[in-house]
Parts: sequence; C-alpha cells; structure tokens
Amino acid sequence: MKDILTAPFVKEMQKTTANMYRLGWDERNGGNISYMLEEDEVKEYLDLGNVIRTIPTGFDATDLIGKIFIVTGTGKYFKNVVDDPETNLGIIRIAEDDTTAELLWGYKDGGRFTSELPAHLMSHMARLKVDKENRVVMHTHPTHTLAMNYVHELDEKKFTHTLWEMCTECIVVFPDGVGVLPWMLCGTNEIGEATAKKMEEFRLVVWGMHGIYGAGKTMDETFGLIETVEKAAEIYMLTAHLPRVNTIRDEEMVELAEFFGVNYRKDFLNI
Ligand code: 2HA
Ligand code: ZN
Repeated sequence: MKDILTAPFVKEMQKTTANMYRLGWDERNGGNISYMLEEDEVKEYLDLGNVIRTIPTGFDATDLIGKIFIVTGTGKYFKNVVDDPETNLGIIRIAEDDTTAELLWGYKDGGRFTSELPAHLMSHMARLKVDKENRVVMHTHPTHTLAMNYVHELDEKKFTHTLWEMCTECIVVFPDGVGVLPWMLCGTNEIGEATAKKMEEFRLVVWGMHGIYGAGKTMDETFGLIETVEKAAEIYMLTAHLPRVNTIRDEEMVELAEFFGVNYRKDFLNI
C-alpha cells in the first residue's frame, strides 16, 4: 500500500486550499471542497474494507451510493490543510443506506466533513446528471465577488452580463453564466437543494452576500471558473464608481462566443 500523503488527490487538495487561503478568499474556516475519487485510485493507498467510523449525513444521497470523496473538514481552516491534511481533510464513502458516510481516512481529531456537505453532494448529483465527468465542487468567499453582491442587483441575467462585460474571456470561460441565490441560511438542506437546482443549469452559483459555488471536471477547471468570476468582479469593483467610457458590447460577446464555439446563454444578452 502506498503512503496516502503522496497521493496526487491529497496533494491537489493541499495545494488548492493553500492557494485559496493566500488569495484571501478563505478566512478562518471559510470555504470547503469536495472531490469525487475513483475507487481504483484510492485503493492503491487505502484498504477500502477498513471503515474507521460512520458519520450520518442527514439527507439521502441515493445516486452517490458507493462513491468516494475527499472533503474538507468542518471548522477547519484552509490555511492548515497543507501542514496537516489528515486532521483537516477526510475521505468518505457514501454507504448503502445512502444517509451515512463511511470514514476511510482523515478527520484524525474526531472531526467530520464540512457543514455544507448537503450543498456539495446535492450539487454533485445535479452536475453528474448534466456532465458525467464532473468531479469537483468548491465553495469559497472571493473578496470582490462578495463586494459586488452589495452593490449590484442579485439578478442572474444582470449579474452575468456585468461579469461578461468586465473581461474579454468571461463569456468564453463561463458561457452558461452564473446562477444567483438570495441570502439564505447556510449549512442547511434547504440551501443545498436550492444550490443543486441551480447546478442543473449553471456551473457557478453565487450565494447572495456569502460566496460562490463552482463545479467542474477537475480542480483546475473548477478553480479557474471561480478565479475568472473573481477577476471580473474585481474589475467591476475598481470601475463601478467611475464614469464608464468603454465597454465590451453584446455584439462583440456574440463574436467571441461564435469564434470560440461556446454555447452561451443567449437570453442573458440584450440583443
Ligand atoms: O465552512 O464557508 O459556508 C465554512 C463556510 C460555510
Ligand atoms: Zn461559506
């Protein structure tokens, strides 16, 4: 059996959380990541018959029975994952009863997965229906995206349109746009259900006055989606109070989308 601390998926979680912390997006225990793993890649490092303990999830994840995830821990700081992955991360498998998680590794101090597990697993289920290669769900509190929530209407067409105007590559990176939820109580099944509903249409969902969710095939793709929204939001926050002299026009966005061959939300443009 190989040493789990050398596993590429553990290293990816360490690098990503450290990077996000350094970007200032994940203060204290802010943010959480879940990453679906293949049984074959995990069994090189762990005895899949050895369940350390079971933890109730509090909701049905029928479509995910037997699926394995590496997930950040509740109350844990992204800042600390790099130095102590075994305490701050856990590897869980959804049990046959669909409401229990079997802990295979991690949460060494007796901890458990993120309080946002409902939103994560429900989002995995929703995205897998649209894209069977989806593996990653990421939640974070990117500074400018969050700032924009306070000064921009929380309407998904208007919010997406403004982001698309801020960087030329935006419509190409997230042609499907950004879903937006109003402020809601976090850590609940309700916000999980609302997020998953949006994930049927979007790979990015803003949680009003809280943060953002992203979903994708790889850690890079998912991080890249959020990073691009955050960059656009930063440009918006640097310019929103100034007279707008130039902008990327809707006709130019169409040109971009057509040139790069992306299927964009035509109803999010004003033409
Ligand atoms: O886990 O970000 O939404 C900390 C959070 C809750
Ligand atoms: Zn949060």
